[in-house]
Amino acid sequence: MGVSVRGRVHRNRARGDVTNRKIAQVLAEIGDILEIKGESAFRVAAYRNAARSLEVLPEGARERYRAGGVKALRQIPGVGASIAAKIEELLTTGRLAYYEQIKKTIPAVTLDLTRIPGVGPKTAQKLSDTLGVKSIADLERAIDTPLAARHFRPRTRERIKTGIGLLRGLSGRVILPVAEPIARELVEALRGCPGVLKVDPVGSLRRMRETVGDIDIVCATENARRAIECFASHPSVREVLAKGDAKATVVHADGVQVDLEIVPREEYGSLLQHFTGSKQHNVALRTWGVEHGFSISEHGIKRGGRLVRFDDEREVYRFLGMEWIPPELREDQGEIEAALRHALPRLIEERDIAGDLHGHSTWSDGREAIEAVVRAAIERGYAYIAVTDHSRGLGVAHGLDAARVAERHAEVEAVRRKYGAKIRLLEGVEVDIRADGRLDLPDAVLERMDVVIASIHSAFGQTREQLTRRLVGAIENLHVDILGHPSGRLLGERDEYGVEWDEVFRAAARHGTALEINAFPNRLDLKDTLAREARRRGARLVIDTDFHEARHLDLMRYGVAVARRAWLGKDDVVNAQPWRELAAWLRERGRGARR
Ligand code: DGT
Ligand code: CA
Ligand code: CA
Ligand code: ZN
Repeated sequence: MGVSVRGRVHRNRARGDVTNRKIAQVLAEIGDILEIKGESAFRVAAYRNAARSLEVLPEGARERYRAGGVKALRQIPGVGASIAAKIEELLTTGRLAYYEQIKKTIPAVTLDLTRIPGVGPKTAQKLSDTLGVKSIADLERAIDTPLAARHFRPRTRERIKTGIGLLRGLSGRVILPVAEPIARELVEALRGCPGVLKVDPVGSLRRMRETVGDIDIVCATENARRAIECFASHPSVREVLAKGDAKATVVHADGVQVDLEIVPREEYGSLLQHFTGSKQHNVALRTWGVEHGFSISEHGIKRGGRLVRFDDEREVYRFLGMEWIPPELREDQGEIEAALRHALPRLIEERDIAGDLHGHSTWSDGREAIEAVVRAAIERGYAYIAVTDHSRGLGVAHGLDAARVAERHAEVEAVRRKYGAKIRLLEGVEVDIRADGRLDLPDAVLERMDVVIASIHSAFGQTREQLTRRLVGAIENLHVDILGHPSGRLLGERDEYGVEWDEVFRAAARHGTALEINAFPNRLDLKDTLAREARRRGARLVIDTDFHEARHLDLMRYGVAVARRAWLGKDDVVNAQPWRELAAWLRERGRGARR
């Protein structure tokens, strides 16, 4: 097995402060450096794939390593022997010699500039050569100067400015798969702390917002001092910013700030409600209270001079004559009125999901074979699963043309023979909507598919009218069942493109085409507000993970969270329906859903 002597001594003893995110950052940066140095695209991609994989890994690499050593690391998708060894070095020593050495071979500023979305290694190099900038802040000042205008076209300068804005926009905020494990770890630690009675994550995390500024935790305990100590001395805490009798603020090793509030147990319900927010919801609730004779605070509710306290959150809303409001809806978007009328929707839940209709196998840019994905889907108890590899026009990773669709069919059939009794495997494609609005595969191919997703992957810079035309055109195509990631945004990387959503939603409703809520945590596209609007206009929605490996099926929960924040129920979502109904929908879409 080739365990080094040092490896044996340190066997599986991982340091507490090396998190998945940190490892992912190092690996991604190595990928960037290799690209700047002009190394093979294959090596660059290997590091980036591994980084992505770690970012969405549901459990800590550290725990994995402790339990199963370097062998367990190699089971992470996209992690081979060489990268596993590097992760081991990081986990055990907190450093990586290879990374430190390779970093010295390129100017630090070049690497820094490539962090700006839309700025690749070549542009970064040119920026530092021609403008002499030393940092992103430098660049922000330099980009509007005549010197910059001489060297860079207006479009490029615009792109760079947008990129800097995006970097700022997300900076400080993190996506849910980063925030959740941190919260879980600290909540667990507090649960195990002597005297602790109740602990809950609150704030934007409890509301399942797509990004989280800081993590908030509330705790009721018989021993506040002890709980504060358990929290502040946790091995994954990098820095303690504040520590009092009833609260503490720390910075986690991942750079995320975490607030802990110790609250009296007899007021736990009120405080849970208060700290869950949102601020807007709380303001609206209190304003309503004032108008109706209730004085609502984080300590309880006063009515006619008498303070009533609540140890249970449900009682707070009940006392006001309201239904309990799920945290995802607490954004002051009509939830208070609906709760008063007892007319809140029954929100969709993850267990309502019967299958996943968007994902990729090794036939395009996925990292696992169809069979591996099908087995994972069976394990999740799905009734159906689609494999929708990319069409060729995308330019990336050998997409499908008509001939390869036919080749793939043989494999689909073989997997069906093996697993057909347990799950329906749908044969599909994600066909590219080209810049001219035409689809990237001939109708003759599309009509043989069980399910077709159409998505835009290029020419984002077109006008509003052009982009709207492209989307509506795809929706109107008889062979298209689903419009994939309709708004095109990538959190922290690319804004959604400007589109006449009204027209898109109306067309989708008219043609029965489903609009996707893509569950990939840096997409979440459609976002909550747009998904809600789409449903209002009569469109149906589908929640897809867009998996590129079997493990990604677990990302469904983030899509479900968006759907809940969009007020959607089970009936609004096509893949929350049993097979018979899904098949009926596909048939109605003009295709013989044969299976
Ligand atoms: P974030 O952290 O930006 O993702 O969003 P939240 O909603 O977690 O906001 P945060 O951490 O500032 O506050 C947590 C909750 O505390 C918030 O949702 C509602 C409650 N809260 C109510 N009033 C106030 C206030 O005046 N200041 C703060 N910081 N929180 C308040
Ligand atoms: Ca917060
Ligand atoms: Ca906070
Ligand atoms: Zn896809």
